[in-house]
Amino acid sequence: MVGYTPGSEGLFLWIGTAGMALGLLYFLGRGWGVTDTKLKQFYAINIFVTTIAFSMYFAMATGFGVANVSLAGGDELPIYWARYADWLFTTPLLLLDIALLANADRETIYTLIGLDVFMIATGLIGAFAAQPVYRIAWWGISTAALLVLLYVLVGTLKAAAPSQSDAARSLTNTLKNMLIVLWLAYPVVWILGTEGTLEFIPLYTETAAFMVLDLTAKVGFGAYLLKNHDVLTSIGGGA
Ligand code: RET
Repeated sequence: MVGYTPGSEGLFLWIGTAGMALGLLYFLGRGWGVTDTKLKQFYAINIFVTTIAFSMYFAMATGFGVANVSLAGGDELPIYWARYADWLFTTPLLLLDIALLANADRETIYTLIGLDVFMIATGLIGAFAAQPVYRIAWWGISTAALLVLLYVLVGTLKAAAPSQSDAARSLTNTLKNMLIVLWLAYPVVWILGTEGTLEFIPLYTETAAFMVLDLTAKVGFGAYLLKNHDVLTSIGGGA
């Protein structure tokens, strides 16, 4: 719905907008003048991620990226659909970060991205479903995709480990653990929050939780990865 004015949760959408903008500037500043092709690739990925997130947070903060969903019982639920537009593009890019670090092959990368897009798309359907029971069913489908995705990712990284240098393996491990913990929190916030219609967590708290998760999973994750120039320039070059 165009013209919606966010309520008190707007504060967190503005903090998200500012945080993503700062993350973007940080990656641009640090990446400026980088000439190594591999490093450039990682900077480009994380610059894309924060640009997309910045614009979608701005859309939500200014009341563009939100729609009213009419539930079967007659209630109206404001749904921030811009989140899904953000996640649809940024989550595959974040997976690409870690897949490239582990030198994953093309087929594995496509599998991970396919599962990821399926996860976000089914989550979006859940967010727009009118019947609470269908919303929860879609949540289950999306969460199942996330679990398969994490299983494939862990298997891929395990298989890649022997051919990685010690430094690359240790960086991959830290990022993998970070990714697992952060990504598993999203379905929890969703189902406990307004989307799950169970209303354990109000929109205000839910918006704050997604904002902290988004900033950590994008800016925190990317900054940690890009701190390791030496590792990134030497991947694929043998242990
Ligand atoms: C949804 C819908 C409910 C079920 C599941 C979901 C998963 C979302 C994830 C999002 C990750 C976002 C990231 C953003 C980066 O900033 C869509 C909430 C499983 C895993 C990492």
